[in-house]
Amino acid sequence: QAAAKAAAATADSGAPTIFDKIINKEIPSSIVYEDEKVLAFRDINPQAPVHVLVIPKVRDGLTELAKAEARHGEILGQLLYAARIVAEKEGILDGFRVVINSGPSACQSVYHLHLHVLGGRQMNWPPG
Ligand code: DGP
Repeated sequence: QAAAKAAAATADSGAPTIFDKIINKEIPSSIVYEDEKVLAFRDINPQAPVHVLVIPKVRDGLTELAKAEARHGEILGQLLYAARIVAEKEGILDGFRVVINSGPSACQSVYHLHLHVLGGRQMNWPPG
């Protein structure tokens, strides 16, 4: 029973999001990079000339970064490396920003972990 409780505690009980439909190609997106584990596509509401979202194809409990556990280490590394591949493809390796909004106070709006890859203009600091 303890094992079942632990499994329930780590289960992804979050509702589906719009990103599931993008992963399943039920709604169109402009895909920049894709491999077995990761999908990268252009943000519908770009905040910079380059604004690409990098997501895990299987959410596996990662509704937000705050929910990450040690077992997510591999996919988290793959996502970050995919962000670098996207930056190279988009020609912004000289300067780009990777952002993860986690939770309401960070204005997260889609509860399927995603990295924002932003560039193509001078980025300012601090962010808002
Ligand atoms: P966040 O606020 O960090 O949760 O970012 C969610 C981003 O997802 C936001 O910048 C807009 C983007 N987004 C929401 N719906 C869609 C969609 O249907 N298609 C695409 N391409 N992007 C979307």
